[in-house]
Amino acid sequence: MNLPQLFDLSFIGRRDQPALEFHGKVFTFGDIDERSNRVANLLLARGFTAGDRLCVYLPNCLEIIDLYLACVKLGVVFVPINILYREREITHILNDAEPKAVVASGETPPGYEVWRREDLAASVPSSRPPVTLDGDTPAALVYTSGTTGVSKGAILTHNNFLANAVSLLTCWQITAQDRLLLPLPLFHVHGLGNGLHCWLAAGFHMRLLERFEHQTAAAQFLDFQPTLFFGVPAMYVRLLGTPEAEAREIGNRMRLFVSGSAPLPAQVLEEFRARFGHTILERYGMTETMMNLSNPYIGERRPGTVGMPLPGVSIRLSNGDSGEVLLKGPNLFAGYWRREQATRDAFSDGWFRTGDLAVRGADGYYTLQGRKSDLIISGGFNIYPREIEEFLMEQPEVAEAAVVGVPDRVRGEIPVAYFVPRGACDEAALAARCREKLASFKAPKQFVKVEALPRTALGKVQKHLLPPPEQ
Ligand code: MLC
Ligand code: AMP
Repeated sequence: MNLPQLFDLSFIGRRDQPALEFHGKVFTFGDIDERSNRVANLLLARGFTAGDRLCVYLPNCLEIIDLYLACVKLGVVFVPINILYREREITHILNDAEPKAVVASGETPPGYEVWRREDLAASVPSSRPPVTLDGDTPAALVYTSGTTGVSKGAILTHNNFLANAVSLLTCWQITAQDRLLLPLPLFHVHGLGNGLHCWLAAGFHMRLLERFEHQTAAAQFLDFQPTLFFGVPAMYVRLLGTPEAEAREIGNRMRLFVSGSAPLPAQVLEEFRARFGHTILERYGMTETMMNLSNPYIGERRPGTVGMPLPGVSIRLSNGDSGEVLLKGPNLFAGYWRREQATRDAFSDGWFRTGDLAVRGADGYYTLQGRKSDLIISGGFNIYPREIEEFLMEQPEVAEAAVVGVPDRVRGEIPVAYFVPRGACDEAALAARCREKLASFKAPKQFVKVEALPRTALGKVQKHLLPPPEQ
Protein backbone atom coordinates (compact mmCIF):
# COMPACT_ATOMS: atom_id res chain seq x y z
CA MET A 1 0.00 0.00 0.00
CA ASN A 2 1.13 3.58 -0.52
CA LEU A 3 0.22 6.63 1.58
CA PRO A 4 -2.52 8.11 -0.65
CA GLN A 5 -4.24 4.69 -0.58
CA LEU A 6 -4.14 4.70 3.24
CA PHE A 7 -5.50 8.24 3.40
CA ASP A 8 -8.26 7.44 0.88
CA LEU A 9 -9.59 4.86 3.31
CA SER A 10 -10.27 7.49 5.94
CA PHE A 11 -11.53 10.07 3.41
CA ILE A 12 -14.34 7.77 2.22
CA GLY A 13 -17.66 9.15 3.40
CA ARG A 14 -15.91 12.09 5.03
CA ARG A 15 -15.04 14.37 2.14
CA ASP A 16 -17.43 17.12 3.29
CA GLN A 17 -16.37 17.03 6.92
CA PRO A 18 -14.00 19.53 8.52
CA ALA A 19 -10.45 18.24 8.33
CA LEU A 20 -8.17 21.15 9.03
CA GLU A 21 -8.26 24.54 10.69
CA PHE A 22 -5.46 26.96 10.04
CA HIS A 23 -5.45 30.69 10.79
CA GLY A 24 -9.22 30.66 11.32
CA LYS A 25 -10.07 28.96 8.01
CA VAL A 26 -11.59 25.48 7.82
CA PHE A 27 -10.91 22.96 5.04
CA THR A 28 -12.70 19.66 4.41
CA PHE A 29 -11.02 16.36 3.53
CA GLY A 30 -12.28 16.90 -0.04
CA ASP A 31 -10.57 20.33 -0.09
CA ILE A 32 -7.31 18.83 1.18
CA ASP A 33 -7.41 16.08 -1.44
CA GLU A 34 -8.18 18.45 -4.32
CA ARG A 35 -5.69 21.13 -3.31
CA SER A 36 -2.90 18.59 -3.29
CA ASN A 37 -4.04 17.09 -6.60
CA ARG A 38 -3.67 20.57 -8.10
CA VAL A 39 -0.17 20.98 -6.68
CA ALA A 40 0.71 17.49 -7.96
CA ASN A 41 -0.45 18.48 -11.46
CA LEU A 42 1.60 21.66 -11.17
CA LEU A 43 4.69 19.66 -10.25
CA LEU A 44 4.08 17.36 -13.23
CA ALA A 45 3.71 20.37 -15.51
CA ARG A 46 7.06 21.63 -14.26
CA GLY A 47 8.74 18.39 -15.16
CA PHE A 48 8.86 16.58 -11.80
CA THR A 49 8.95 12.80 -11.94
CA ALA A 50 9.14 10.09 -9.26
CA GLY A 51 12.44 10.22 -7.38
CA ASP A 52 13.03 13.99 -7.89
CA ARG A 53 13.50 15.97 -4.69
CA LEU A 54 11.51 19.03 -3.65
CA CYS A 55 12.95 21.08 -0.78
CA VAL A 56 10.47 22.97 1.36
CA TYR A 57 11.63 25.79 3.65
CA LEU A 58 8.33 26.97 5.12
CA PRO A 59 6.82 27.44 8.56
CA ASN A 60 3.71 25.39 9.32
CA CYS A 61 1.08 26.48 6.78
CA LEU A 62 -1.55 25.04 4.47
CA GLU A 63 0.84 24.92 1.52
CA ILE A 64 3.33 22.69 3.30
CA ILE A 65 0.54 20.09 3.62
CA ASP A 66 -0.46 20.53 -0.05
CA LEU A 67 3.17 20.07 -1.08
CA TYR A 68 3.73 17.00 1.06
CA LEU A 69 0.58 15.30 -0.23
CA ALA A 70 1.39 16.26 -3.82
CA CYS A 71 4.83 14.67 -3.41
CA VAL A 72 3.49 11.39 -2.03
CA LYS A 73 0.93 11.22 -4.83
CA LEU A 74 3.73 11.44 -7.40
CA GLY A 75 6.61 9.61 -5.72
CA VAL A 76 8.50 12.91 -5.51
CA VAL A 77 10.70 13.06 -2.41
CA PHE A 78 9.70 15.75 0.09
CA VAL A 79 12.70 17.39 1.81
CA PRO A 80 11.65 19.66 4.70
CA ILE A 81 14.16 22.21 6.00
CA ASN A 82 13.97 23.51 9.58
CA ILE A 83 12.62 27.07 9.29
CA LEU A 84 15.10 28.20 11.96
CA TYR A 85 18.08 27.19 9.82
CA ARG A 86 20.29 29.89 8.32
CA GLU A 87 22.26 30.09 5.07
CA ARG A 88 25.07 27.75 6.06
CA GLU A 89 22.72 24.98 7.21
CA ILE A 90 20.37 25.40 4.23
CA THR A 91 23.24 25.35 1.73
CA HIS A 92 24.41 22.01 3.06
CA ILE A 93 20.96 20.46 2.63
CA LEU A 94 20.44 21.90 -0.86
CA ASN A 95 23.86 20.74 -2.04
CA ASP A 96 23.27 17.29 -0.60
CA ALA A 97 19.66 16.72 -1.68
CA GLU A 98 20.03 18.39 -5.11
CA PRO A 99 16.37 19.31 -5.39
CA LYS A 100 14.71 20.18 -8.68
CA ALA A 101 13.16 23.21 -6.95
CA VAL A 102 12.84 24.85 -3.54
CA VAL A 103 9.64 26.29 -2.09
CA ALA A 104 10.64 28.95 0.42
CA SER A 105 9.20 31.84 2.36
CA GLY A 106 12.57 33.19 3.48
CA GLU A 107 15.96 33.80 1.90
CA THR A 108 17.66 30.78 0.35
CA PRO A 109 21.14 30.47 -1.14
CA PRO A 110 21.43 31.08 -4.92
CA GLY A 111 21.69 28.30 -7.53
CA TYR A 112 18.26 26.70 -7.20
CA GLU A 113 14.89 27.41 -8.73
CA VAL A 114 12.84 29.02 -5.95
CA TRP A 115 9.04 29.16 -5.80
CA ARG A 116 6.99 31.22 -3.41
CA ARG A 117 3.72 30.05 -1.90
CA GLU A 118 1.78 32.26 -4.36
CA ASP A 119 3.32 30.32 -7.26
CA LEU A 120 1.34 27.27 -6.19
CA ALA A 121 -2.00 28.96 -6.91
CA ALA A 122 -1.80 28.40 -10.71
CA SER A 123 -4.95 27.11 -12.38
CA VAL A 124 -4.52 23.38 -13.05
CA PRO A 125 -6.89 20.39 -12.92
CA SER A 126 -7.88 19.01 -9.52
CA SER A 127 -8.08 15.40 -10.67
CA ARG A 128 -5.61 12.95 -9.13
CA PRO A 129 -2.69 12.21 -11.49
CA PRO A 130 -2.58 8.49 -12.36
CA VAL A 131 0.66 7.31 -10.73
CA THR A 132 1.30 3.81 -9.38
CA LEU A 133 3.66 3.53 -6.42
CA ASP A 134 4.53 0.75 -4.03
CA GLY A 135 5.18 1.09 -0.30
CA ASP A 136 8.96 1.07 -0.64
CA THR A 137 8.91 4.37 -2.53
CA PRO A 138 10.79 7.10 -0.63
CA ALA A 139 8.35 9.68 0.72
CA ALA A 140 10.69 12.09 2.52
CA LEU A 141 14.32 12.86 3.18
CA VAL A 142 14.56 14.22 6.70
CA TYR A 143 17.90 15.72 7.65
CA THR A 144 19.35 14.76 10.99
CA SER A 145 22.78 15.53 12.36
CA GLY A 146 25.30 12.80 12.85
CA THR A 147 28.15 12.73 15.35
CA THR A 148 30.29 14.01 12.47
CA GLY A 149 28.50 17.35 12.70
CA VAL A 150 27.32 17.05 9.08
CA SER A 151 23.63 16.42 8.74
CA LYS A 152 22.50 13.42 6.69
CA GLY A 153 19.20 12.80 4.95
CA ALA A 154 17.28 9.85 6.41
CA ILE A 155 15.25 8.23 3.62
CA LEU A 156 11.76 7.51 4.98
CA THR A 157 9.50 5.41 2.78
CA HIS A 158 5.72 5.26 2.41
CA ASN A 159 5.84 2.00 4.37
CA ASN A 160 7.76 3.67 7.21
CA PHE A 161 5.13 6.38 7.63
CA LEU A 162 2.33 3.82 7.19
CA ALA A 163 3.72 1.48 9.83
CA ASN A 164 4.21 4.36 12.26
CA ALA A 165 0.71 5.82 11.82
CA VAL A 166 -1.13 2.49 11.92
CA SER A 167 0.75 1.52 15.03
CA LEU A 168 -0.01 4.78 16.85
CA LEU A 169 -3.69 4.68 15.86
CA THR A 170 -3.95 1.21 17.37
CA CYS A 171 -1.86 1.72 20.49
CA TRP A 172 -3.16 5.15 21.46
CA GLN A 173 -6.78 4.36 20.41
CA ILE A 174 -6.92 7.29 17.99
CA THR A 175 -10.16 7.56 16.01
CA ALA A 176 -12.05 9.95 13.72
CA GLN A 177 -13.76 11.33 16.86
CA ASP A 178 -10.52 12.83 18.13
CA ARG A 179 -9.51 16.47 17.76
CA LEU A 180 -5.79 17.24 17.56
CA LEU A 181 -4.16 20.56 18.38
CA LEU A 182 -0.83 20.51 16.53
CA PRO A 183 1.77 23.21 17.23
CA LEU A 184 4.76 20.98 16.36
CA PRO A 185 6.81 21.93 13.30
CA LEU A 186 6.04 19.78 10.25
CA PHE A 187 9.72 19.71 9.25
CA HIS A 188 10.53 17.05 11.90
CA VAL A 189 9.15 13.53 12.26
CA HIS A 190 7.31 14.35 15.48
CA GLY A 191 5.00 16.80 13.70
CA LEU A 192 5.14 15.13 10.27
CA GLY A 193 5.17 11.41 11.06
CA ASN A 194 2.94 11.48 14.15
CA GLY A 195 0.83 14.63 13.79
CA LEU A 196 0.12 14.84 10.08
CA HIS A 197 -0.03 11.09 9.40
CA CYS A 198 -2.28 10.22 12.35
CA TRP A 199 -4.60 13.01 11.22
CA LEU A 200 -4.88 11.75 7.65
CA ALA A 201 -4.98 8.07 8.57
CA ALA A 202 -7.68 8.52 11.23
CA GLY A 203 -9.68 11.27 9.53
CA PHE A 204 -10.16 13.48 12.60
CA HIS A 205 -10.38 17.26 12.86
CA MET A 206 -7.04 19.01 13.38
CA ARG A 207 -6.11 22.58 14.22
CA LEU A 208 -2.60 23.35 13.00
CA LEU A 209 -0.70 26.26 14.55
CA GLU A 210 2.14 28.11 12.86
CA ARG A 211 4.14 27.42 16.00
CA PHE A 212 3.78 26.83 19.72
CA GLU A 213 3.50 30.15 21.55
CA HIS A 214 3.46 29.66 25.28
CA GLN A 215 1.68 32.98 25.83
CA THR A 216 -1.39 31.78 23.88
CA ALA A 217 -1.18 27.99 24.21
CA ALA A 218 -3.86 27.64 26.93
CA ALA A 219 -6.22 29.90 24.98
CA GLN A 220 -5.79 27.66 21.93
CA PHE A 221 -6.76 24.64 24.01
CA LEU A 222 -9.82 26.38 25.45
CA ASP A 223 -10.93 27.62 22.06
CA PHE A 224 -10.41 24.46 19.99
CA GLN A 225 -11.19 21.93 22.72
CA PRO A 226 -8.92 19.15 21.49
CA THR A 227 -8.97 15.59 22.78
CA LEU A 228 -5.42 14.83 21.68
CA PHE A 229 -2.09 16.66 21.95
CA PHE A 230 1.46 15.74 20.88
CA GLY A 231 4.24 17.86 22.37
CA VAL A 232 7.88 18.07 23.41
CA PRO A 233 8.71 18.39 27.14
CA ALA A 234 9.41 22.15 26.79
CA MET A 235 5.76 22.63 25.80
CA TYR A 236 4.55 20.74 28.89
CA VAL A 237 6.83 22.83 31.12
CA ARG A 238 5.31 25.97 29.60
CA LEU A 239 1.76 24.60 30.08
CA LEU A 240 2.43 24.22 33.82
CA GLY A 241 2.02 28.01 33.96
CA THR A 242 -1.68 27.69 33.03
CA PRO A 243 -4.01 28.99 35.79
CA GLU A 244 -5.58 26.11 37.74
CA ALA A 245 -9.21 26.58 36.67
CA GLU A 246 -8.23 26.76 32.99
CA ALA A 247 -5.99 23.72 33.33
CA ARG A 248 -8.89 21.74 34.82
CA GLU A 249 -11.20 22.78 32.03
CA ILE A 250 -8.65 21.80 29.40
CA GLY A 251 -8.05 18.49 31.18
CA ASN A 252 -11.77 17.70 31.30
CA ARG A 253 -12.03 17.77 27.51
CA MET A 254 -8.76 16.01 26.75
CA ARG A 255 -8.32 12.29 26.20
CA LEU A 256 -4.56 11.97 25.74
CA PHE A 257 -1.38 14.06 26.11
CA VAL A 258 1.74 12.49 24.53
CA SER A 259 5.34 13.63 25.05
CA GLY A 260 8.55 12.78 23.21
CA SER A 261 11.68 13.96 21.36
CA ALA A 262 13.51 14.64 24.64
CA PRO A 263 13.33 13.30 28.21
CA LEU A 264 10.24 14.32 30.18
CA PRO A 265 11.37 14.95 33.78
CA ALA A 266 9.32 12.84 36.24
CA GLN A 267 8.72 16.03 38.24
CA VAL A 268 7.03 17.67 35.23
CA LEU A 269 4.84 14.59 34.70
CA GLU A 270 3.73 14.74 38.36
CA GLU A 271 3.07 18.49 38.36
CA PHE A 272 1.16 18.20 35.10
CA ARG A 273 -0.99 15.40 36.52
CA ALA A 274 -1.84 17.52 39.57
CA ARG A 275 -2.77 20.52 37.43
CA PHE A 276 -4.48 18.97 34.39
CA GLY A 277 -5.66 15.64 35.83
CA HIS A 278 -3.86 13.65 33.11
CA THR A 279 -0.83 11.39 33.13
CA ILE A 280 1.26 12.32 30.10
CA LEU A 281 2.08 9.29 27.97
CA GLU A 282 5.81 9.31 27.13
CA ARG A 283 7.18 7.59 24.05
CA TYR A 284 10.58 7.37 22.35
CA GLY A 285 11.39 7.96 18.70
CA MET A 286 14.04 9.10 16.29
CA THR A 287 14.18 10.57 12.80
CA GLU A 288 15.62 7.36 11.31
CA THR A 289 13.03 5.12 12.98
CA MET A 290 10.04 7.23 13.89
CA MET A 291 8.33 5.76 16.97
CA ASN A 292 9.97 2.80 18.72
CA LEU A 293 8.70 2.47 22.25
CA SER A 294 5.73 3.83 24.11
CA ASN A 295 4.18 3.72 27.53
CA PRO A 296 0.83 1.88 27.44
CA TYR A 297 -2.42 3.72 26.78
CA ILE A 298 -4.15 1.31 29.14
CA GLY A 299 -1.91 0.27 32.01
CA GLU A 300 0.77 2.06 33.96
CA ARG A 301 2.38 5.13 32.36
CA ARG A 302 5.55 5.05 34.37
CA PRO A 303 7.37 8.36 34.95
CA GLY A 304 10.93 8.46 33.63
CA THR A 305 10.44 5.45 31.34
CA VAL A 306 9.57 5.17 27.66
CA GLY A 307 7.53 1.99 28.06
CA MET A 308 7.70 -0.99 25.72
CA PRO A 309 8.25 -1.68 22.01
CA LEU A 310 5.46 -0.71 19.61
CA PRO A 311 3.97 -3.45 17.36
CA GLY A 312 6.52 -4.92 14.95
CA VAL A 313 9.50 -3.24 16.64
CA SER A 314 12.26 -5.61 17.80
CA ILE A 315 14.70 -4.30 20.36
CA ARG A 316 18.02 -5.53 21.78
CA LEU A 317 20.31 -3.86 24.28
CA SER A 318 24.02 -4.28 23.53
CA ASN A 319 24.82 -5.75 26.98
CA GLY A 320 21.66 -7.78 27.52
CA ASP A 321 19.55 -5.85 30.00
CA SER A 322 21.42 -2.60 29.47
CA GLY A 323 23.50 -0.78 26.87
CA GLU A 324 22.95 0.74 23.45
CA VAL A 325 19.45 0.39 21.97
CA LEU A 326 19.49 -1.69 18.75
CA LEU A 327 16.37 -1.86 16.62
CA LYS A 328 14.67 -3.70 13.77
CA GLY A 329 11.21 -3.17 12.39
CA PRO A 330 8.96 -1.83 9.65
CA ASN A 331 9.54 1.68 10.98
CA LEU A 332 13.28 1.67 10.12
CA PHE A 333 14.46 4.07 7.41
CA ALA A 334 15.91 2.91 4.08
CA GLY A 335 19.37 4.42 4.72
CA TYR A 336 21.10 7.79 4.55
CA TRP A 337 20.77 9.59 1.25
CA ARG A 338 23.89 9.02 -0.89
CA ARG A 339 25.96 7.94 2.15
CA GLU A 340 26.59 4.25 1.82
CA GLN A 341 29.38 4.16 4.36
CA ALA A 342 27.38 6.06 6.99
CA THR A 343 24.45 3.71 6.35
CA ARG A 344 26.66 0.63 6.78
CA ASP A 345 28.17 2.09 9.95
CA ALA A 346 24.70 2.71 11.40
CA PHE A 347 23.83 -1.00 11.30
CA SER A 348 25.31 -4.00 13.05
CA ASP A 349 24.15 -7.44 11.81
CA GLY A 350 20.98 -5.84 10.45
CA TRP A 351 20.22 -4.00 13.71
CA PHE A 352 20.08 -0.20 13.68
CA ARG A 353 22.37 1.33 16.28
CA THR A 354 20.49 4.25 17.82
CA GLY A 355 23.32 5.67 19.95
CA ASP A 356 20.84 5.84 22.85
CA LEU A 357 21.62 3.99 26.09
CA ALA A 358 18.89 2.22 28.05
CA VAL A 359 18.09 -0.35 30.73
CA ARG A 360 15.24 -2.85 30.68
CA GLY A 361 13.32 -3.43 33.91
CA ALA A 362 12.20 -6.91 35.00
CA ASP A 363 8.63 -6.11 33.89
CA GLY A 364 9.69 -4.99 30.41
CA TYR A 365 9.67 -1.20 30.81
CA TYR A 366 12.63 0.57 29.21
CA THR A 367 14.37 3.60 30.68
CA LEU A 368 16.63 5.79 28.54
CA GLN A 369 19.85 6.74 30.29
CA GLY A 370 21.50 9.15 27.91
CA ARG A 371 23.45 8.88 24.70
CA LYS A 372 26.78 7.56 23.52
CA SER A 373 27.47 10.90 21.83
CA ASP A 374 27.41 14.36 23.42
CA LEU A 375 24.20 15.37 21.62
CA ILE A 376 22.38 18.32 23.22
CA ILE A 377 18.56 18.42 22.98
CA SER A 378 17.14 21.91 23.51
CA GLY A 379 13.37 22.33 23.38
CA GLY A 380 13.23 19.09 21.36
CA PHE A 381 15.69 20.38 18.73
CA ASN A 382 18.97 18.48 18.39
CA ILE A 383 22.33 20.22 18.57
CA TYR A 384 25.60 18.46 17.77
CA PRO A 385 28.33 20.31 19.72
CA ARG A 386 30.87 19.53 17.02
CA GLU A 387 28.97 21.58 14.44
CA ILE A 388 28.96 24.64 16.72
CA GLU A 389 32.62 24.08 17.70
CA GLU A 390 33.62 23.97 14.03
CA PHE A 391 31.74 27.20 13.39
CA LEU A 392 33.37 28.90 16.38
CA MET A 393 36.84 27.79 15.31
CA GLU A 394 36.31 29.49 11.94
CA GLN A 395 35.91 32.81 13.76
CA PRO A 396 39.07 34.99 13.91
CA GLU A 397 38.81 35.62 17.67
CA VAL A 398 38.57 31.93 18.63
CA ALA A 399 41.61 29.67 19.00
CA GLU A 400 39.84 26.65 20.52
CA ALA A 401 36.25 25.88 21.46
CA ALA A 402 34.16 23.30 23.29
CA VAL A 403 30.37 23.36 23.46
CA VAL A 404 28.41 21.59 26.19
CA GLY A 405 24.76 21.35 27.18
CA VAL A 406 23.80 22.72 30.58
CA PRO A 407 20.46 22.00 32.28
CA ASP A 408 17.62 24.45 31.63
CA ARG A 409 14.23 24.36 33.35
CA VAL A 410 12.17 25.00 30.22
CA ARG A 411 14.22 23.69 27.30
CA GLY A 412 15.84 20.74 29.09
CA GLU A 413 19.31 21.80 27.99
CA ILE A 414 20.88 24.88 26.43
CA PRO A 415 24.27 25.14 24.66
CA VAL A 416 27.16 26.95 26.38
CA ALA A 417 30.47 27.68 24.60
CA TYR A 418 33.86 27.54 26.28
CA PHE A 419 36.59 29.12 24.22
CA VAL A 420 40.21 30.14 24.23
CA PRO A 421 40.36 33.65 22.73
CA ARG A 422 42.87 34.64 20.08
CA GLY A 423 44.06 38.10 21.16
CA ALA A 424 41.51 40.78 22.04
CA CYS A 425 38.00 39.41 21.70
CA ASP A 426 34.69 41.24 21.39
CA GLU A 427 32.39 38.67 22.94
CA ALA A 428 29.19 40.53 22.03
CA ALA A 429 30.20 40.57 18.35
CA LEU A 430 30.97 36.85 18.48
CA ALA A 431 27.59 36.11 20.06
CA ALA A 432 25.82 38.26 17.47
CA ARG A 433 27.57 36.41 14.62
CA CYS A 434 26.47 33.07 16.05
CA ARG A 435 22.87 34.25 16.20
CA GLU A 436 23.04 35.54 12.65
CA LYS A 437 24.66 32.48 11.09
CA LEU A 438 23.21 29.60 13.12
CA ALA A 439 19.67 28.48 13.89
CA SER A 440 18.58 30.35 17.05
CA PHE A 441 18.44 27.19 19.18
CA LYS A 442 22.06 26.34 18.24
CA ALA A 443 23.55 29.76 19.15
CA PRO A 444 25.37 29.38 22.51
CA LYS A 445 23.40 31.09 25.27
CA GLN A 446 26.57 31.83 27.23
CA PHE A 447 30.27 32.22 26.34
CA VAL A 448 32.94 31.32 28.87
CA LYS A 449 36.55 32.40 28.24
CA VAL A 450 39.17 29.91 29.42
CA GLU A 451 42.97 29.93 29.17
CA ALA A 452 43.08 26.39 27.85
CA LEU A 453 40.70 23.49 27.33
CA PRO A 454 41.33 20.50 29.61
CA ARG A 455 42.73 17.69 27.46
CA THR A 456 43.85 14.11 27.88
CA ALA A 457 47.44 13.12 27.11
CA LEU A 458 46.18 12.23 23.62
CA GLY A 459 44.71 15.71 23.17
CA LYS A 460 41.01 14.83 23.52
CA VAL A 461 38.98 17.58 25.21
CA GLN A 462 37.65 16.49 28.62
CA LYS A 463 34.40 18.37 28.70
CA HIS A 464 33.46 17.11 32.16
CA LEU A 465 36.45 19.01 33.61
CA LEU A 466 35.29 22.41 32.31
CA PRO A 467 34.28 24.83 35.09
CA PRO A 468 30.49 25.18 35.50
CA PRO A 469 29.12 28.34 33.83
CA GLU A 470 27.94 31.18 36.07
CA GLN A 471 24.18 31.10 36.69
C1 MLC B 1 11.07 27.94 18.22
N1 MLC B 1 11.39 29.13 17.72
C2 MLC B 1 10.72 29.30 16.58
C3 MLC B 1 9.97 28.13 16.39
N2 MLC B 1 10.20 27.32 17.41
N3 MLC B 1 10.69 30.27 15.70
C4 MLC B 1 9.94 30.13 14.62
N4 MLC B 1 9.19 29.04 14.36
C5 MLC B 1 9.19 28.01 15.22
N5 MLC B 1 8.47 26.93 14.96
C6 MLC B 1 12.40 30.01 18.31
C7 MLC B 1 11.98 31.29 18.89
O1 MLC B 1 12.06 32.30 17.94
C8 MLC B 1 12.98 31.53 20.03
O2 MLC B 1 14.19 32.02 19.55
C9 MLC B 1 13.23 30.15 20.51
O3 MLC B 1 12.93 29.30 19.40
C10 MLC B 1 12.38 29.78 21.72
O4 MLC B 1 11.17 30.45 21.67
P1 MLC B 1 10.21 30.58 22.94
O5 MLC B 1 9.03 31.40 22.58
O6 MLC B 1 10.97 30.95 24.17
O7 MLC B 1 9.68 29.13 23.00
P2 MLC B 1 9.72 28.05 24.11
O8 MLC B 1 8.59 28.29 25.05
O9 MLC B 1 11.11 27.93 24.67
O10 MLC B 1 9.39 26.76 23.25
C11 MLC B 1 10.17 26.36 22.21
C12 MLC B 1 9.41 25.30 21.45
C13 MLC B 1 10.34 24.86 20.30
C14 MLC B 1 9.07 24.15 22.36
C15 MLC B 1 8.15 25.87 20.89
O11 MLC B 1 11.56 24.47 20.88
C16 MLC B 1 9.75 23.77 19.47
O12 MLC B 1 8.87 23.97 18.66
N6 MLC B 1 10.25 22.54 19.63
C17 MLC B 1 9.80 21.37 18.87
C18 MLC B 1 10.97 20.64 18.30
C19 MLC B 1 10.54 19.37 17.58
O13 MLC B 1 9.50 19.30 16.94
N7 MLC B 1 11.33 18.31 17.72
C20 MLC B 1 11.03 17.02 17.15
C21 MLC B 1 12.28 16.40 16.54
S1 MLC B 1 11.88 14.77 15.93
P3 MLC B 1 15.28 32.74 20.46
O14 MLC B 1 16.03 33.55 19.47
O15 MLC B 1 14.52 33.51 21.49
O16 MLC B 1 16.10 31.64 21.06
C22 MLC B 1 12.48 13.73 17.13
C23 MLC B 1 12.02 12.33 17.09
C24 MLC B 1 11.00 12.13 18.14
O17 MLC B 1 13.15 14.14 18.01
O18 MLC B 1 11.18 11.27 19.02
O19 MLC B 1 10.02 12.87 18.12
P1 AMP C 1 16.18 13.20 16.25
O1 AMP C 1 17.51 12.76 15.75
O2 AMP C 1 15.94 14.66 16.15
O3 AMP C 1 15.13 12.40 15.64
O4 AMP C 1 16.18 12.91 17.80
C1 AMP C 1 16.11 11.60 18.28
C2 AMP C 1 16.65 11.52 19.65
O5 AMP C 1 15.80 12.19 20.57
C3 AMP C 1 16.71 10.10 20.15
O6 AMP C 1 17.84 9.41 19.65
C4 AMP C 1 16.74 10.30 21.65
O7 AMP C 1 18.05 10.58 22.09
C5 AMP C 1 15.89 11.55 21.83
N1 AMP C 1 14.54 11.20 22.32
C6 AMP C 1 13.40 11.02 21.64
N2 AMP C 1 12.38 10.72 22.48
C7 AMP C 1 12.89 10.70 23.72
C8 AMP C 1 12.35 10.48 25.04
N3 AMP C 1 11.06 10.21 25.23
N4 AMP C 1 13.20 10.53 26.07
C9 AMP C 1 14.51 10.81 25.90
N5 AMP C 1 15.07 11.05 24.71
C10 AMP C 1 14.28 11.00 23.63
